[in-house]
Amino acid sequence: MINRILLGLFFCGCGLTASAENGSNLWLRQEPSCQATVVCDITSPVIDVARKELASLWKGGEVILRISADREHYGLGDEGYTIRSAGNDIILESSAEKGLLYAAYHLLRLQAEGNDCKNLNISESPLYEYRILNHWDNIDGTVERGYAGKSLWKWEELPSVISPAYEKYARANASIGINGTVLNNVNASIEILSDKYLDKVKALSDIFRPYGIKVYLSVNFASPMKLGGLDTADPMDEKVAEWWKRKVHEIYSLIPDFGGFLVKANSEGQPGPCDYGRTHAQGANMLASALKPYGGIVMWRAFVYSPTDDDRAKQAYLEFKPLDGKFLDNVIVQVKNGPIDFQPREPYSPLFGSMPHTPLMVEFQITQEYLGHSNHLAYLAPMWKEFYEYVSPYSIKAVAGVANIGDDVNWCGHDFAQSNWYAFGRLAWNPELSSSQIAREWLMQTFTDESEFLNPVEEMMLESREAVVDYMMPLGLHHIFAWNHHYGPEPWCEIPGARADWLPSYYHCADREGIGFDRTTTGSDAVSQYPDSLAAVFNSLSSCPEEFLLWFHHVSWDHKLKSGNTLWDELCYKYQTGVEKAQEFCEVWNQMSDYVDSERYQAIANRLKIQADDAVWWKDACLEYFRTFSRMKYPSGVDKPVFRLKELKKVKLPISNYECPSEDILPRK
Ligand code: GCW
Repeated sequence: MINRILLGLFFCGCGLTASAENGSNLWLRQEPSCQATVVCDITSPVIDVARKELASLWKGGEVILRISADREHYGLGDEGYTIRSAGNDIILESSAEKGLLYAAYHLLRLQAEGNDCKNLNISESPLYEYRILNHWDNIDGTVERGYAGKSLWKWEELPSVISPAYEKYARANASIGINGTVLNNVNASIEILSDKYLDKVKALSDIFRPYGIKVYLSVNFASPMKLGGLDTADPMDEKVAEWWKRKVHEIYSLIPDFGGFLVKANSEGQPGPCDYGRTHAQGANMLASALKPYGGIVMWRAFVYSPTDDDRAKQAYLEFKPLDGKFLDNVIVQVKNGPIDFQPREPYSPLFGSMPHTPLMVEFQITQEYLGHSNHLAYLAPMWKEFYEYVSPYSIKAVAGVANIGDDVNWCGHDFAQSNWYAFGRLAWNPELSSSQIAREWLMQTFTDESEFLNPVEEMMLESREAVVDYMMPLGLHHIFAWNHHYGPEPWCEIPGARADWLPSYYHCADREGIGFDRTTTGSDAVSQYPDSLAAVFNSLSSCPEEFLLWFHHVSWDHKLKSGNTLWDELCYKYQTGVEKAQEFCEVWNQMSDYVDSERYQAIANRLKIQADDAVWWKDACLEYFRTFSRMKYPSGVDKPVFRLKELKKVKLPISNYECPSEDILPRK
């Protein structure tokens, strides 16, 4: 007994002072109590983490960690577990160590939410084997589409200096079940595979391993040339395949549990197999063969489109569907949730369901490239759940999320953006969880469990993404963003010589008659990429869900919608609703100062104010511009414009695609 207590004290974090309320503790904010006795006869890096967490934070009686004798432990797999109460004690059981780690975090989450943990009888296992964050971090410290400071990875200091943030990052991920991380941008630098950088990658993977997290790398397909000095990167060339084999061997000799590669090939200027007349499958398979002996995988992205074809929304399908069944079994084709590019709302990508002989994984974007960066509150679980309404979670193999994490003190810029990191992990573990349950869990752990706070704030979260859709691009509008940075509106944008499919007019197609992209059978025919029954629904103006109306149809301004309003009036009302919602969020938050520490309260209030002002900018820019085509009046109940179109056309934000704009450069009255 004495030994056990000593063990508990030894691992406990008591004596550490809680840090300031600046958001740096994420949802992991329980104070150490150091009263638990943890019984486990195994010592290993993973078990030690579980033991340390429980010894420090668990406030109940004895916790027993047990590796089950039956290898599968009720068919729950290596990461699954059971949690059972036995009197005052709790027994955590799994067939493997990682399962015990997840069980420990589950138990602690129940405690943090104030549950009575007396009669627990829980069995859990993740739906997906691969639950992966994709960092778009560059080795120069910038983060593509990152709005929370610089990269967390301090490449210049690694491997000798190890920031304490790395372990905190691993812990946060493990607590929500994320088990893999791609460290670098899909627009991949060549150097990441150099000896120098692989030593740095090894240092990170050593820190992540005890938290059950594998490291993956994005690779540049031309690496054999630029790094290896070969004269080609043709996947059918033996020298090239040999070069990759050697490189992979080198990686595994440093990192024995390395996860594999993520590849963006022949997309937006990146090199790839098509440069040599080869297919995506040939390229992916060459890498997969090199990784296969070590158990590594290739995640090959299907985000491809060229400036030549008629409809960008069709292109990934046209290029990848014919390759169904041609990939080796350790390749997973990674497809963005929608056919274009992480817009506030898109229908699902028709590739899902169209490649029955190829494992597919969905790529969600956690970072808010198109949803107000880290200035706007947009809780994304409802958007991801919407995807699963069309695509069965059981039909796909894995999940990836483009991370919203940087070196900002609160990790994600906006305190509420932490909820998207959290929700991604929870849904990757169990896509059946509801948006509401996840929001509540997160709020209780991050702020307080008082219902006067929880009820209104949860509701605000649940409404937030729809509000963004309403004030940015309602009724199926998409990609009418400002050039390059994707923050504000620029539906009028014309850049001489620019690719047509990078310009808003390509997508909104506004003219005197109406607005919207005709993707029906008489238009670009993108509808026909969906299963027949759904294609018929999307194809008809009367049955197409109105949230996708202008995605699939070019609709006349005076067309009557279900509400009885004309399209023009409805568009006006949607923008108005978005503006009102954003204003309402400020009011809801203003009532919450008693429940939240002043630092986070104020930071959130400031950002909600920016959001509400931006919503007006969006409404005015879009409605004033589209009115030049519709030549119709604003219906009653819609606010008069605050800005004039002429003024808004002059707005140019001096920011790159690595930044979140500060208040002082945004258009304000
Ligand atoms: O969403 C777009 C972004 C690019 C990004 C690309 C991709 C990493 O605007 O910044 O590049 O998609 O997903 O590859």
